[in-house]
Amino acid sequence: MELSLKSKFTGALLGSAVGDALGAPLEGYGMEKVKSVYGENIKMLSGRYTDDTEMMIGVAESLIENRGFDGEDMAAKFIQNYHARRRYGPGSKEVLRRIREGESWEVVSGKLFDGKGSYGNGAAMRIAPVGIFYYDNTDKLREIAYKSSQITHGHALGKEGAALQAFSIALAVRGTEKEAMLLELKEIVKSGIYKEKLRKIEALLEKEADKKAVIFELGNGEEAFNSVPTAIYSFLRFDCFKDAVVYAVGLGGDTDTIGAMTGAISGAYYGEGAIPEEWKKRLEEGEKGRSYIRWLGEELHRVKFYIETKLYNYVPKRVC
Ligand code: F2R
Ligand code: MG
Ligand code: MG
Repeated sequence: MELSLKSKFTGALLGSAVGDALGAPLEGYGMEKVKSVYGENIKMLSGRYTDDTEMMIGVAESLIENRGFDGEDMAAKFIQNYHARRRYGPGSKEVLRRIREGESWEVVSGKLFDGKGSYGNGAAMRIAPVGIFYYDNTDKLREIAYKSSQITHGHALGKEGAALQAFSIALAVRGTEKEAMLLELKEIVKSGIYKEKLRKIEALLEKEADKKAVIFELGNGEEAFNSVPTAIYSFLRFDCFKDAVVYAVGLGGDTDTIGAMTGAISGAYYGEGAIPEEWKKRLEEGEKGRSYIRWLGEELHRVKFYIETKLYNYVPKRVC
């Protein structure tokens, strides 16, 4: 049975949120510690999501309200939604504070890290709405992945990591076969370090590598180049949503973020129906909880449909 595009849209956003919530209590644990505390079957505990999902919500809200990208508005959404308890990366936290205090959203991120900008995974972890909304236009996808990253991540490797994650989600929405996906990603990605990591993914998949080898070759850290390829690998290695996300979190390190990125690609590929019910039920509810996240996916689908059919009198059902 062919999966509906809408279930892939909602699957990508809910998949990202449940991956984040599954990994959140373990963020910073080494692989051995995760295993000793949780065993092989990692359970969702509180269902609370972190900065990964809070920022993804801002990206989705802004794309819906503006029927496309508006950087000033997206930065404002990040600031409106910000809760320190969601545990933001230090760079992103500083950028949002400086924009709130009046600095330009277009340039401030480039001033961090001695003027080099951040190559953290904070732009990639929130990119799912861009990946689904522009899934059918590779050039536009790259343009908006870079522009939405620029708000917090000025370094080329932070932006390219977000673009690679967005391309993976887009190919998953298109239903591209997994082998073809890796070939296409190698063609699309620009930077050498990511090309090299994609070659390593291929080699690791061929020999069903153990977790230590995966962490050594691909990484499990907060840098985009040490986590986006790890999420792509976790998705490609398994045949179902749950196995991929449990594996990703089980690698330790930046567990919430590698879980979120694996969940976004897997949700876009298998659809919302493939996400375990118990995880969806446990995912926090409330003002911007699971129902709202599903609604954002449905709205992105609806806005995209309206844009394509040129029915511009679209009014959102609910104010973001
Ligand atoms: N930050 C966390 N978790 C730890 C929270 C501890 C906190 N004190 C608390 O408990 O409340 N998680 C979230 O952060 C990651 C995303 O980070 P983001 O948004 O990319 O932040 P940042 O600071 O820009 O980059 C992360 C780190 O990467 C290194 N780095 C980046 N660019 C660098 C450069 N140009 N030179 C050197 N190092 C660079 C730095 O160590 C940055 O701090 C996610 O895990 C999310 O879940
Ligand atoms: Mg987080
Ligand atoms: Mg994290």
